[in-house]
Amino acid sequence: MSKKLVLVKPKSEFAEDIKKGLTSNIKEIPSYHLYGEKGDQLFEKITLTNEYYPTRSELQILESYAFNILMHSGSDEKAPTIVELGSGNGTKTEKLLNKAVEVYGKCNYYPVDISQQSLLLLKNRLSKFEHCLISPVEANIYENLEFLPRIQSQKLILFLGSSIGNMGIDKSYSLMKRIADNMSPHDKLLIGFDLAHNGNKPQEIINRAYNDDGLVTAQFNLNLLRKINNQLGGEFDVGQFEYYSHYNPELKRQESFLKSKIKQDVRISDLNLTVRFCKDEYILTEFSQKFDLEMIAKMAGAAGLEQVDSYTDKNRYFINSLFIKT
Ligand code: AVJ
Repeated sequence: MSKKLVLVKPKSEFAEDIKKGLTSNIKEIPSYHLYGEKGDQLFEKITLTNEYYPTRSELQILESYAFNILMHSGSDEKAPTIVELGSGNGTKTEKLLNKAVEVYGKCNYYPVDISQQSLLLLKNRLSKFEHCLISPVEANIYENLEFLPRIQSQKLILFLGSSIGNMGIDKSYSLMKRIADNMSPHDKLLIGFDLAHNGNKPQEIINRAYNDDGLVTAQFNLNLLRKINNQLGGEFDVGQFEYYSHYNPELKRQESFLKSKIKQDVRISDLNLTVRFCKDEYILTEFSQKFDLEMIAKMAGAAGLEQVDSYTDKNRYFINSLFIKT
C-alpha cells in the first residue's frame, strides 16, 4: 500500500452527489457519505451504545459459531482464506481469525475496503496476530469485485453487519448476484442480516437502535451537514436541523432523515448553490433494510446461491447465513 490517504469518496463525487441530492424535489443524500474520518468514529461509537444491538448480536454469533463456520468453509487440514467485504475495524472478524489460528495454526486474511485509512488502522490493530497473513485490498465493492476470482485458494467471503440492506432492496439483490457471480465453486459466503420485527422481536427494539438516548446516532447524521460545511464551503447552522428516524413496518426498514426546524436558505459556496428549506422539510439520509427468512431465501435464489447453514444470537434478533453457489 502507498502512504497516501484516500477519502471515502473523491471530493468531486461528494460534491456531485450533494448537488444532485439537495436540488431534487425530495431531498436525499446517499448513505455512504455518512462515513469518512469523523463519520467512521461516530459509527464506531454507535456500535458501543446499549441500544444498537446488531453489532453485539453478530459478535455473539461469530464467537459461538466460529468453529462451525470454519469447518464448513475449509477442510480438516486447510484453513479457508478469509476475504471480508467492507472490513471496518475488524472486531467481529477477530473472532474468526482467532479460531482459525487456534485450529489450523495460521490464517490468510484479505480485508477489502474503500477507505485506505481504515485498512491501515486495521492492519495495525491486527499486527498482534503473528500467524495471520494480512493482505489489504483497496476497492469499492459496489463497483468492483474483480479481485475476488484472483484470490485462488478456497475462500470464506464475509459480508457482515447487515450492510447488504443499506442501498435499497433492488441494489441488495444485484450486489448479492454480483458476489455470487464472482465466487468459485468451493467458496462459501457468510452474510449478516438484521432481522425484521416479528413475534419475538418488537418494532421498538429496532427503532431504539437508531434513536439512542445518548444521541450518538443523531450526531452521526448531523455530521453530514458539518461535512458539507467543511468540504464544500457550506453554511449549514447545524442547530437548525434535527435528526428523525422511524421504523416502517410495511417495508420492514428503518428510515432516517434530517429535518429543517425552520424555513431557511443555506448557501453552499463551492457548489455555487443556495438550498431552500421549508419548515419541517426532510433530507433522507439512510434506509436500513431488515429481513425475514423468506426475503433471504428469495434473494439467495435470485442470486444463484444456496443456504447451507445459518446461525443466530440467543435473542434471535440477527442471523448470519452461509451460502454456496448453486
Ligand atoms: C452499518 C449500514 C448496517 O444501517 O444499521 C447505524 C449504519 N446507521 N446506525 C445500519 C447505521 C445508524 C448501519 N449499517
